[in-house]
Amino acid sequence: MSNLVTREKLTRQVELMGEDAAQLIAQTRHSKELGEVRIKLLGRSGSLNNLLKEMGQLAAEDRPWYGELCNRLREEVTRLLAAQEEEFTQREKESTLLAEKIDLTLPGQMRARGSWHPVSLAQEQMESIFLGIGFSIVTGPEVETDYYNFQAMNIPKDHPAREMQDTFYLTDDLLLRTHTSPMQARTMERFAPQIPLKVIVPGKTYRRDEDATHTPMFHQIEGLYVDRDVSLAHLKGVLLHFAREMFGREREIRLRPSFFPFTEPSVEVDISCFHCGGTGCRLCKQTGWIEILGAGMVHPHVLQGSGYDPEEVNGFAFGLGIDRVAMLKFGLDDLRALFTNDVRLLKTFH
Ligand code: FA5
Repeated sequence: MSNLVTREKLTRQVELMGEDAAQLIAQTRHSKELGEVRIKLLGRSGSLNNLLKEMGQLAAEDRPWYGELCNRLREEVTRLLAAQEEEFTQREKESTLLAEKIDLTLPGQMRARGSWHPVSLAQEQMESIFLGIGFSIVTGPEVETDYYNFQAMNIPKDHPAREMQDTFYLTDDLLLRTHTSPMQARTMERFAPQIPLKVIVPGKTYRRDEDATHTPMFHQIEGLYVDRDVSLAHLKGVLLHFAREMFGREREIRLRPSFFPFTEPSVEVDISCFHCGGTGCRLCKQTGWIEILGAGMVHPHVLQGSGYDPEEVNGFAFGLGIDRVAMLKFGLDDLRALFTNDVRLLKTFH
């Protein structure tokens, strides 16, 4: 036994450090603090290493005894640190669970469900009627050249028919198309001389118009059928089928002579009023008939200019206003209501 230190004194020192360590560990509030305490106790210049420094002063026979005493202390401190760490982990888990607690009885967040726009509804229905009788859908550019919008449609520069279709010009030669008819020429150029050619062209169109039945942007569906021996009777049959599918089995149609530079002969097509059945009412302005579209037999100039031989083939074409059909179908009295995006109106189409 050394003269300088007695076993008793050393035991007391080790015990004191043990008590100290237990207190320090118990006082920590979180992992970070616990980490600092660990260094203070077991680190290189921590309390335990300080105790071990005494070893040098011990007699040889006391050293194993003291070594074991310190080892036990290290084990005890390590156990306490681990227990405290476990406590913190558990606490953290609990508080995360508490924060993330989901109350399954709370009402869910309702997502507003959109609805089809009436114009899209009408367009879809119209497309499916024509698809059902063998037409295919093609689409084309809204920014169109003067050539396709007018010249290819047999409307040369300075022709008075241009007056009815004033539009928005991007350059002298580029404009927002005033009708879907330019797609007649584009489609014929693409497919000539193939027959039969049987397409519809839905899309946006633009004019310098604005009143209860005219908007600056509106939608049309163009129809085009090119084949051998096509007659006005074929046109009438297709349009009668369309009118009955769209507005009811009892509908009749009538063709009135009209003029379009790109068809000859040209007709305006009316359907018998689906509101009064033809006897006369406010909707049909007491005439019993409602105008729905323009049509005619494709003009030979248009056929020739687009690559078909007018001696060999002929065809019919028609142009329907989709918004007007939607307006009639859904009983709206101002076409502009379709484009002001009033949700009260749009909601009725759920
Ligand atoms: C034409 O646009 C011709 N391209 C139709 C045609 C095609 C005739 C093929 C012969 C052969 P019109 O200008 O009449 O024709 O217009 C056709 C339809 O578009 C009208 O019946 C109407 O329903 C609709 N429409 C025209 N202008 C407007 C507008 N500003 N707002 C809403 N609908 C319109």
